[in-house]
Amino acid sequence: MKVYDAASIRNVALVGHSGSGKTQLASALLAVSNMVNRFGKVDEGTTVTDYDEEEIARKHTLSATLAYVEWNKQKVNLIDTPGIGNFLSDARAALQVADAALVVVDAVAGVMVQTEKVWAAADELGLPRLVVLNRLDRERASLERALKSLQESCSRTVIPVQLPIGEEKNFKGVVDLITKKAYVFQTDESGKFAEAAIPGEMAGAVDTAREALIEMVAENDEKLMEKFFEAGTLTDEELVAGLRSATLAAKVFPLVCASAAVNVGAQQLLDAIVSYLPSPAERPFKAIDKDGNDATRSADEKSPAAAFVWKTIADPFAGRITMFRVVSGVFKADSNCHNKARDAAERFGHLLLLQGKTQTSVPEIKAGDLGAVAKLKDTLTNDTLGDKSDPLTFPPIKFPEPVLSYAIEPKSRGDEDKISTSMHRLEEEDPSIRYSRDPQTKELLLSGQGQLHIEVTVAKLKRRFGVDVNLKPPRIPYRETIKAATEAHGRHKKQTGGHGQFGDCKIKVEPLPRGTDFEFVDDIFGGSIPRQFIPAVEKGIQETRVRGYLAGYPMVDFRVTVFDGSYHDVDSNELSFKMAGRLAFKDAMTRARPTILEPIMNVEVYTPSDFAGDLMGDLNGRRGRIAGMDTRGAMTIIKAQVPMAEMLTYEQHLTSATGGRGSYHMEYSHYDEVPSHLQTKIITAAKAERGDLEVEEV
Ligand SMILES: Nc1nc2c(ncn2[C@@H]2O[C@H](COP(=O)(O)OP(=O)(O)OP(=O)(O)O)[C@@H](O)[C@H]2O)c(=O)[nH]1
Ligand SMILES: [Mg+2]
Repeated sequence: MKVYDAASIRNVALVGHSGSGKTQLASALLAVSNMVNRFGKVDEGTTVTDYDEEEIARKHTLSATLAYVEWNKQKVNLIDTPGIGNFLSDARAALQVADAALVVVDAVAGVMVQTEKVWAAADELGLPRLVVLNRLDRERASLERALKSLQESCSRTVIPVQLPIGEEKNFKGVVDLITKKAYVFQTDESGKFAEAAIPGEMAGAVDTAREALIEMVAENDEKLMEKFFEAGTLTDEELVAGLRSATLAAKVFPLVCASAAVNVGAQQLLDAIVSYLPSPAERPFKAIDKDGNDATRSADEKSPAAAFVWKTIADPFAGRITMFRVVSGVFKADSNCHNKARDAAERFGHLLLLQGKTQTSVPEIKAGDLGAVAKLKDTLTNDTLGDKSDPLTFPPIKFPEPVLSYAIEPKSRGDEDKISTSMHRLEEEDPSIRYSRDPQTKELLLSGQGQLHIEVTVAKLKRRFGVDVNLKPPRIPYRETIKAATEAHGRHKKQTGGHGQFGDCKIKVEPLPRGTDFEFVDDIFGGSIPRQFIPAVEKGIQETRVRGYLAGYPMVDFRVTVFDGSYHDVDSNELSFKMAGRLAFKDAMTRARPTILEPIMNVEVYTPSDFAGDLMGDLNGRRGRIAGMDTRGAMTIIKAQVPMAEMLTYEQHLTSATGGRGSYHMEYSHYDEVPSHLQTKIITAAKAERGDLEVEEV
């Protein structure tokens, strides 16, 4: 394997809605460039990029995977990413290390909800994009309709640079609008094609589309605009150069046509990637300087070696595999380097290029390329590796906070330790899950982006680490708070022979705005409580508030001020003041009108419009507040705020209500008070599960 330098590399992330054909497309690109011997199929579980057993079983990409193609003396790194909402964080991670995106769109369905999500993520990064209109061989596929949805929902400047030849099952090739050449493919999935004359009946359409392309390019460049007005058109050279610079500036988004399953259009797509997308040498990488300010670093081999870790794989046999982008300099096999985030030395053994799961060892990896290394000690995703003296780091990928928690329990006793070590490995691989122990119930909690995410994580746990667990119904992270301010008094006094115990405090409690958690204020003047005992009062209150008052959930969003008290010269000690704090707190709760809070989610439902009315009725029934509705062609997007407790069974409901055609996404929004009739149920359930909630006395 040749080592490529920055100017000969393209780093592209394949992103888009689940089922648009990203994985199948990656497979076609690998096949036509002879990187693999056979044309892998998603449906047969034989693609390079869906190699994980769980991906093969589910026929969906669940984790970003790297592959590469050599084309026209360039190396094209492809990152195949998941399109399912629960797993979208990996698509975001891939966009952050890529220099461009291939946004794959289903020509039947057009833009779907995850297409919009990844488009917005690419917008944030200012990433150049090619749109690949895929599945053109399918019934009801339509360039016109899909383009309209792209222009409405993504950008007005999505513009075809190809037109499809033939429709639906007769789709057999593409016309390149720039060269005005037609490429007609064999329909045997071989990917073989021949150059041909533009079919006579397409001549008018080709001219119109070419005009539109020329106008779009001219519109985005003042000089070309002048030329265009003078000459009425642009030369081929001006068109190519103008299209390239508008694409690099993420002003114009060329659209190409393909069918990944029938293997039509892959070579022309590779040509477009090489021609219109930037090499790392043309796109300085975002960085952070030693003062924490935004900076950039060019893909220069002579700069200090610096790499950004964008993904970690937990392999039970090979150990940890660290995937990185070499941002600058050159990394060599068998060398030392420094992890800046952890201030730790790391030893690189073999440097690896990844073709799916296949690793090729290389002597060095240069600036701009994507590679991997096995068995680093301390390095995790988002770390920067490189020269110790180089102060630059890279902005971290933001992973979403978990939205749902399930309790898990080992199927066989004694597996708890194994669960814990394996779960921590999986957490390294997927920072959007969290593994913890409920401080109240001592249960093991697995939190993630949704039911499917949790199920896949549990399946990985079993397949990779041989640990089998039962999933218990999800838990709602309720909180408690107070609604009224009040003052309270706690006095702890015991006289048992010798030394007694004496602590006494007066506190004020008052509600704070949502999201402020807890504040403790020391307002003692004149020594009514000696300094050294005030932390003990706070500790007593802290310990009591995390155990909750009504139903055992942590109390938040209030302030406690200790403002008075008394002490005894001999009998006062820390323990006594801690007890006094607890007693005062409990006393306060009898008047502070405690209440229960529940998490409210922002929910977006994407559905064929026929079902929108019923689904809104259903969301209302789930105590949801509809925030808005949008139509996109035949689809409707419903936005609502719904309590998490009502969303636990939503996945099944949506699937059955829409025949599997609806999808939804949710994320945490805020906490709000639970209606009082439901509070009683929560309290009863908590008592039944946890027994007496009384705080044990010392
Ligand atoms: N007819 C037809 N089917 C296709 C085409 N491309 C992909 N498919 C099929 O569509 C299904 C989904 O394809 P994938 O490549 O797995 O889609 P994906 O975008 O990777 O989906 P996720 O991994 O879930 O995000 C598979 O059954 C493919 O065989 C195409 O061009 N035409
Ligand atoms: Mg896929």
